[in-house]
Amino acid sequence: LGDKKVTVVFVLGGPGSGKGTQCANIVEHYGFTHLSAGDLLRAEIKSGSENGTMIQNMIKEGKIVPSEVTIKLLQTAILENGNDKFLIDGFPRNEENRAAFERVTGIVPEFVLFFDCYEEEMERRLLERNQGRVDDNIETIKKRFKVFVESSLPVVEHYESLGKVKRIDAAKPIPEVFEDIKVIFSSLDS
Ligand code: UP5
Ligand code: MG
Repeated sequence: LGDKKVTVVFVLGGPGSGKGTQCANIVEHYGFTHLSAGDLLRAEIKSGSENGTMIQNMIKEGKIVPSEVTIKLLQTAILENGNDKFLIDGFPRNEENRAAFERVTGIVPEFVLFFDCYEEEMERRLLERNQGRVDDNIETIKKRFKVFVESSLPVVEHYESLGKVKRIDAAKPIPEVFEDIKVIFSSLDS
């Protein structure tokens, strides 16, 4: 990353827990730039990149794309942006992602914002979303939940052991979730 000094918050939580929705709110109020790893990967597919087919197949199966691909996209997005405060949404998704990102970029997160929500609610939200995502069907959703529990929760536990996790009850309505998030971000400025 060269000399660029950045503040990074990892925004983690299960599929449909509301990461993207609340990142948009945080951007509006606290001047962060939102980088969704999933959005960057979907843009990479659309751009017709040589990795596009591989990425598309992995997303359809709910699998985690190789770290080097995702890290490269995140690194480029950080460097191309004039801001120095970033919300990284939906990454790292496994311990290997986490270790590789720290090794390659030298960035350690300020904290981890963790969206806690039960599966039935997340499933309901994803099935209702209707934005044409190839992974919003019940078969893929079940796979995403399994990968989340087996591979992504250990990342949260790692940061928990470092005292870096701020947990949010994400099962509440959108405005109430944001009220809880405000408490966390407002105390950052002081
Ligand atoms: N909604 C939101 N909040 C609500 C609330 N409080 N009450 C009621 N409804 C609420 O929200 C989902 C839906 O719920 C929306 O319709 C919203 O209005 C409503 P959203 O904010 O989009 O939730 P989010 O947590 O962002 O859900 P998303 O589906 O994006 O989460 P995923 O983590 O599954 O998806 P992501 O895009 O991060 O990754 C997709 C795939 O890409 C992965 O499965 C993987 O294959 C791949 N990937 C990688 O391989 N590596 C990466 O690093 C990242 C992704
Ligand atoms: Mg999202």
